[in-house]
Amino acid sequence: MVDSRQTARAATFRARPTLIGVSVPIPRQDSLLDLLDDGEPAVDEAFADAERVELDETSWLEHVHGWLRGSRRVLDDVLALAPFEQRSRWMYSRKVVEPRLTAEYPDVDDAPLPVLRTVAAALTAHYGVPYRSLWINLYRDHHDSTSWHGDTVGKVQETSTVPVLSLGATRRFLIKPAAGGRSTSLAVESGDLIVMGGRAQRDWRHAVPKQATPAGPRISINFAPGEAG
Ligand SMILES: O=C(O)CCC(=O)C(=O)O
Repeated sequence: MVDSRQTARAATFRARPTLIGVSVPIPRQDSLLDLLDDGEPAVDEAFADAERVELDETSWLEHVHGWLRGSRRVLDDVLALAPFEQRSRWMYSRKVVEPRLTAEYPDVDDAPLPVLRTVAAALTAHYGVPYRSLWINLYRDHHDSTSWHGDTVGKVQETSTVPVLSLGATRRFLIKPAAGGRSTSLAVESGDLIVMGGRAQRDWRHAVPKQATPAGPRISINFAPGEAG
């Protein structure tokens, strides 16, 4: 874990540099979650509370409830240490600013916290995929979101296994068929793991929508076998 000075909880906002040279305020949430500090970080290597959803014959999703204990401490440390930046992406012919911040670690060995390497190793052991890189999204509050998409890995691989670890505020995670149809909605809490597998990045689209109900910061830590993306 990091020096306690780096996780001091007094400040309401921290400033971070971004790619476009504007500092990005990172909201702090000194709230109930501080009172409910859930101990030293540790993963459940048995994946005991895993709920599997067969999306169709070739795609699946696993929701592992409470997989990471001590998620509040990890959230605080990541907020203190990760170099979050503002990104843009092309949507058709328009460049749009993403309504969230991102920090990327192409090599998990460079990740700022040892627990992130422990998490990658536990995922590798369980899913049989060598997770070597990660990227972290910060949803500063309920206005931040990610729209419907499939991850880049779906463009280069028929099948993939994509783990996403959530820390902080509970948010809705949606998944729906790429060809159209009803979405499935999961309430993802701090410490929960979502894993999308099979053809889920090709045949399905996922999203974390904006919401009217106020929410504090949430980060999602996404693991990939090679370069993050
Ligand atoms: O934040 C999440 O739960 C999903 C993140 C995601 O889909 C992405 O970064 O591609």
